[in-house]
Amino acid sequence: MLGEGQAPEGRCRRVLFVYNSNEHIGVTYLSAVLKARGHDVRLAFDPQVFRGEPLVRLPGVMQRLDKTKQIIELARSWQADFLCCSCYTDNFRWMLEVAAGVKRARPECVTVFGGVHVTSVPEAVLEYEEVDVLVRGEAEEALMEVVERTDFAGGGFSVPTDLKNVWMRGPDGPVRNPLRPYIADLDSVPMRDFQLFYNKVPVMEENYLCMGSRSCPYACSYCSVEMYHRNYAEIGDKQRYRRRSVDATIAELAIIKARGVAKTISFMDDVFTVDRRWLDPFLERYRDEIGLPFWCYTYPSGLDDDLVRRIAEAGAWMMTMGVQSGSKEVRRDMMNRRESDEKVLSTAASIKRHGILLSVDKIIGAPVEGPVDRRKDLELFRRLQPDRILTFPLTYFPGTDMVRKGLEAGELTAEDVHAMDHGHLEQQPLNGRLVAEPRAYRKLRIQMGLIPFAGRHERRLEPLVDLVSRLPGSGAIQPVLLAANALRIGDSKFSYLLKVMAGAKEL
Ligand code: B12
Ligand code: SF4
Repeated sequence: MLGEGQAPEGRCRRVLFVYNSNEHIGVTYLSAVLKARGHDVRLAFDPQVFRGEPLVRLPGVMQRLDKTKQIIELARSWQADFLCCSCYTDNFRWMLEVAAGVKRARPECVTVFGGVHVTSVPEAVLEYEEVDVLVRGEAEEALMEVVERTDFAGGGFSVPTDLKNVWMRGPDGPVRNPLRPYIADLDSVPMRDFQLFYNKVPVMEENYLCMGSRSCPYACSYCSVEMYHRNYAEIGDKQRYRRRSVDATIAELAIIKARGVAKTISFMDDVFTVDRRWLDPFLERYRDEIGLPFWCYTYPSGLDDDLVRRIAEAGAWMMTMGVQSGSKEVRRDMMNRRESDEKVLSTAASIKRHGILLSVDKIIGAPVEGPVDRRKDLELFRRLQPDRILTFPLTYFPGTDMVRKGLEAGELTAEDVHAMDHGHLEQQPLNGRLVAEPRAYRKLRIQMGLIPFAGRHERRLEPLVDLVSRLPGSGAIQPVLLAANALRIGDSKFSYLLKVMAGAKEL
């Protein structure tokens, strides 16, 4: 078991994690390993729930609720030895602000950066003085080594320079250690420390986030998972997908069920339905031993009607399937997704036939997307008739293959890429397609918002939508449609986010 045994004598450390907006599954695993070794672990949580939320932005309110100063003060007064910042591209600038404040208030605290943004663009992250150490990739073992092997003798600190996954600025220039292989046996990781977040925001437990696997066998060009595949392939690790055992996953869920707070389970696995041999025994035991309604991600390939029936019997209330484009050329050439329209349609039909709500995702504004592709979008999504369509403007995440495609297509400049690598997502032309054809995309989003409501009648509304989308302020219609649809299908995400914000306790 990872984290077995105690930290060497005199090396029990105070470790302060910082996070914002949501629960972070990875952080709860890191915390579990550190606590198992006897370290004192705390979380400074800033709810900022609407900060990264594309549907609602409330900058004025955000400023008033900002907890940055309190977090810095906590690191000082608690005398944290390590400040651990978990970074998405979205929160990277904020993490730098926190780390810079902590370095001023308590210079002897080691700032450690990790997470997907850091793994994507470590060179850019290493440029910042406020980052003492960064950890690429999976960090259960590497962070434990950083915490236990850092020497604090003489009032300063010295982090060893030979730790795998770890990069830093050394006395003789940058130190860039290679990755260690992925953790092959996920059962060797202790149960995640969910209490770390529930102590701060008890309402989070109402929807338990379960992660029975890591990574994904697919390699969509816009997704960071593909970047992980490339990085680990460099050290010869070709494992793209790992699973915890059925026993371990059921045991975790049984603990959650016995606590009696969770009303629903969300399987956050990248694609929950990938491994049929695992699902067969799991679904049966889930139905008999857990039985709470659940949500999960799926992929158009790999599902047949019988499997969907058993997923429904086990308690799925909704599944989310990425469709992303109605044009199979855009899917194939721009997104590296190879499923046919027929497969997308038949999987969707199965899901609906077995009484599971179907939510589909649509990325808008892929490079070179044009009017013909938008027409194909409408055709496919009309035929799908899902219960919800979420449209997301394409975000170019650092280090993904989509960035290369965006550069090739002239949608991005080298300056754009530099800005996003440094966490300035807002400086992207978010995104070129949408800026060039705002009305066409406004119209498309309204139409997508109407499909789940108006069903087959939506087509007849097209002339009206065309007219309305010319009016100033018509961009507000799409979020209103989404909110109304959420009420219709009983999706409580919005009220859940409000509860998270209102229910957060003091640091
Ligand atoms: C589950 C999930 C969520 C969940 C739960 C959040 C979470 N991370 O647990 C929810 C739904 C809340 C979520 C929200 C968002 N997500 Co999300 N999410 C994922 C998903 C599918 C799995 C993450 C996961 O749990 N992996 C398993 C754990 C064990 O791995 P891990 O998180 O990488 O953590 C390990 C290492 O990164 C490292 N590590 C992590 N933190 C730290 C900190 C330190 C100090 C160290 C040393 C190491 C370290 O050690 C961990 C353990 O090994 C990933 C896709 C993926 N496969 O990564 C997308 C992904 C991370 N999400 C993404 C995005 C964009 C978002 C949102 C911004 C979307 C939005 N616009 O709202 C929000 C961010 C909200 C927020 N600030 O929390 C992107 C991030 C891309 C990027 N470059 O920023 C990803 C990669 C998907 C993608 N599009 O490619 N997400
Ligand atoms: S299927 Fe989902 S998680 Fe897997 S690579 Fe594609 S977008 Fe990423």
